[in-house]
This record gives sequence, structure tokens and C-alpha cells, in this order.
Amino acid sequence: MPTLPRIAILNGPNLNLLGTREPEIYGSDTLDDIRVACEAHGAAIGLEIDLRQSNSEGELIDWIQEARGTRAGLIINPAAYTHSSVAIMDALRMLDAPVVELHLSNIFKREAFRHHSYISPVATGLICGFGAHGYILALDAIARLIGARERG
Ligand code: CA2
Repeated sequence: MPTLPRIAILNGPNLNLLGTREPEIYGSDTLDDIRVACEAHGAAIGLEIDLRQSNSEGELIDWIQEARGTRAGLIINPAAYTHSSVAIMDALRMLDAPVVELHLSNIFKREAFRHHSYISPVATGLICGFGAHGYILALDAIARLIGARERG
């Protein structure tokens, strides 16, 4: 049986606490709920999911580098590093695979400091404001991009 394209879904600092605080902003799903939903949706559309979370900028960068040549696409919710990390931007710039920047909340409806992203200029596209469902939308976007690449 041919192997499925593998998709990295990386999550930044504090997202391990999802579902425990501020549900009015981030929803009530935990990161494990999101993992289960992504794995089910991935199986339905022919993608293998590798979802990880780290509170460390360096570990996220190591995982982005690991994705080079091993992952067909990458979805990243960099959390607060969105607004501060030139290092994550530089690491993403070195990927050839499609990159979706994802946020649970609509960062443009929130404080001004969240309106600037170091990630958007190096991402293929941005999804924000749809809560946990954004991960499913991002998987559909990646599946379409990979299919388009395969068709040439
Ligand atoms: O909306 C998003 O997904 C964010 O990336 C979440 C980040 C925030 O800094 C970005 O501006 C937008 C914060 C993640 C904090 O995660 C929490 C999880 C549970 C409870 C409280 C915060």
C-alpha cells in the first residue's frame, strides 16, 4: 500500500493548556481533541498527521527543519511567537512544502500587537478566527495544494 503524505501540525507556547482557560477566546476543545479530529479528517482525505506542541522556540525550529524533505505540508499555530519570532520565520522560509499559518482566534479583532505576524509573509496562506475547525480547514487547503502540485 502506498504511504500517505505526512503533514506536520506544530503548535506553540501554552497551547497545551487549550480547553482549560479562556474558552470564550480559544474554544473548549483540548489539543488532544484537535489531534483526534485531525487524525480522523486526515484519514478521510488521505493524509497522515503528525501533531506536536512545544513551549520552546528552539524545539519548534528543530521540528520545522525536520519537516524539510519529510513532510508534504506544514500547519503551524506559532501562538505568541507569531508576533515575535524572526527565527521561526527564517526556518519556515527554508521549506519547499506548503505552509498554513493558523490561529484559533481572529488576531485582527484583538489587541494591536497581535495584528502583526512574522509568519504571514512566509506562509502560503493564513486561517484565523474559526476556532478548532480551523485545523480541519487547513488540512483541506493543504490537501488541495499537494494535489495541485502532483497534477503539475
Ligand atoms: O488564536 C490563536 O491561536 C493564537 O495563536 C493563540 C496565542 C496568541 O498569543 C496568538 O495571538 C493567537 C495564545 C495561545 C495561548 O493558549 C492558551 C491556551 C489556553 C488558555 C489560555 C491560552
